[in-house]
Amino acid sequence: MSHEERSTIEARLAEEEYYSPNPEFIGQANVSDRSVYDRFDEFPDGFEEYAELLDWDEHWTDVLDASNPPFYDWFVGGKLNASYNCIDRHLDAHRDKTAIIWEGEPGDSRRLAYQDLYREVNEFAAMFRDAGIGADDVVTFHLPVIPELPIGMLAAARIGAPHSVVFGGFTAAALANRLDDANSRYLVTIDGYYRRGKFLDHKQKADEAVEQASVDVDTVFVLQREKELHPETKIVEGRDVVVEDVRSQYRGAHVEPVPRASDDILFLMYTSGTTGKPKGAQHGTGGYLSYVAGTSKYLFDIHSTDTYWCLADIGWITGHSYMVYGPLLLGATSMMYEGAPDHPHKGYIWELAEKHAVDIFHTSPTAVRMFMKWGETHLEPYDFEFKLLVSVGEPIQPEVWRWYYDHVGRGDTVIIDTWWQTETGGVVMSNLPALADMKPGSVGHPMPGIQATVLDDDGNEIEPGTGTAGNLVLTRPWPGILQTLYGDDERYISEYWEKFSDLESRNMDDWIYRTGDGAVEAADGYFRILGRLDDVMNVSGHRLGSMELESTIVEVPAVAEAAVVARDDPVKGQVPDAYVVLKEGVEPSDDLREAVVASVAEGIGKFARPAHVEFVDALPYTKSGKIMRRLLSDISNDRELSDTTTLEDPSVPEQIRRQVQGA
Ligand code: 6R9
Repeated sequence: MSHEERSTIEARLAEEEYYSPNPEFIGQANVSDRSVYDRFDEFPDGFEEYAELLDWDEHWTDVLDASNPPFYDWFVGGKLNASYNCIDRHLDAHRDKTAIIWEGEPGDSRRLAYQDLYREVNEFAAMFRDAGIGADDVVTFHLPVIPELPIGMLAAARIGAPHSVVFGGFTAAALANRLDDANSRYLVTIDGYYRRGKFLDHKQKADEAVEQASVDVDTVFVLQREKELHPETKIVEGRDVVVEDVRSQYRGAHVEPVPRASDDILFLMYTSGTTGKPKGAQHGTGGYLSYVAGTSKYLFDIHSTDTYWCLADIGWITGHSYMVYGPLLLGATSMMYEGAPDHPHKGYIWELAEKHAVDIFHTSPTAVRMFMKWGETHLEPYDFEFKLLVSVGEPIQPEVWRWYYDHVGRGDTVIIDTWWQTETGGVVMSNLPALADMKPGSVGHPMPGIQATVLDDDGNEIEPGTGTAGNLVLTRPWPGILQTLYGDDERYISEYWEKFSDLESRNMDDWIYRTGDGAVEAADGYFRILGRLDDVMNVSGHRLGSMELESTIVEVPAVAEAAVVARDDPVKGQVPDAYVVLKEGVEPSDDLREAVVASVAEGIGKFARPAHVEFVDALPYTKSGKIMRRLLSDISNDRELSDTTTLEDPSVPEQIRRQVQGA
């Protein structure tokens, strides 16, 4: 961390301010009593309170088996089914209650009662079973936010098949990678969907992915966005199943939910790491569901009577934990939105919030900054009233927090800033909303049962209140923790544990989970998250690895090598900047620049496109042959160059800087 970064933190720490939760909120909150917090905080038995929110086919015998760290088993001996817990058990009490409100683009909408969800999930489960899908066969979903996505996930879970949802914005190449890594022989796709009024072909990506993948994909289930399959959609005989064509065979089907052991896999979620290869975070059934149910109830304060709206994509972890599993486990109403937030107009989100009387609204700082840019006049005409607001995915700057509070919260709504990761399964740092004051820009404290601290690079604890930033680490396991990286225990250890743990020890106290984020702990115990310390960036809340982008850029035949770094952006948080060295004799051109951008758009997805491409003569290499992205990041962010002494050729960054400034 440079001197400058440190002084910025100190400057920011000066503007400390607190906001108290309003009494009406406290009066209705699921936890408003400190002693309840203390009970949850007992480790590990406090987590039983979360597990008790679920229905178990077989009760667990032990809360935690930590005999083989860092592989932890929660609720050992327990058996349960996710789909049963999200649906069947609610039917007696509220069969007719809305489980999912879905708002589609262009303007269509659906409302599924718990009974409807039950019917559709059973039909899908029967269809999956007939296709030969059995327990532990990974089913991959590549879809936009449509009701069939949670339906399909729950159907897979019903028959014990882990789901692997790949964000719909990913391309064929990214999908192929994930199919291969998960050895997944079943894919669910759709003919296409709408964005800002335009129909986009989606099925083509599935076809290309299946072609590119090494794994043999047996069945591709094809959904359709409209009543008729899109006329241009190609169907491969013998492999593709058009779901609408076979649905009638399964009308009224009932598929018995398969009891899953606590540590059986519920799903895989691929996420970006520091190498080019995405990591398949593997989540188990009992621990994950308990943690998500507990945090949904006590942190998000979801009551079964609430309409809860998380404006995320189900293809990311937030969508899994807090659009699908959390709200449905609690029997609440989860609202989902397919379209762009400014289509058909910039007040549409607030129009929908009013229309459906949404109680809890959950979004990212990127979205708030966008709303802020559009201006509060777009909110004013609508009569919405939230009891709780949630922020997730990136640090929220105090001024953005205040705007959220003043305009979306209308000056008195509680906001929780929630820090977590794909790997943590659920939120691990935040404030239980009725129990602590809010502090703009801080995520708050570790959640009950969670232990977090900040370490310097040598593993020494940094004293809270000194304003010094360091590595955010978690020093105890929790039920939502990933089980491993799918098929790669070694990488699981090297990515998360190696740096600060005693790898020889069999005692969990010697195992420390490295989050990869930088943080500062204030004297009052509030944590402020500063962002990633590794080569991972956060573009509009999407996690992207530098290496992933670089490996797609070097696929352009004229490119010799590339380095990608994050540049701070007022709306998106960060955007990727690419520094590209061309092969001998190739001249830079606008066409090549476009080819670089297109290569990322095709290799990963449009959301990952570099904001800027700079052709340079050389990249800054250390003497040991590593690209020093830190220096490029200094240039992109217009900071003074940090230490260059370990460079092979210390003049390189200065040359690049002059070129960038001259441009
Ligand atoms: C849930 C999710 C994880 C990374 C994480 C951190 C950043 C998430 C944050 C936050 C500051 C918050 N992050 N929440 N940074 N404040 N409240 O986003 O998972 O996609 O795996 O990203 O996102 O850098 O390490 P994921």
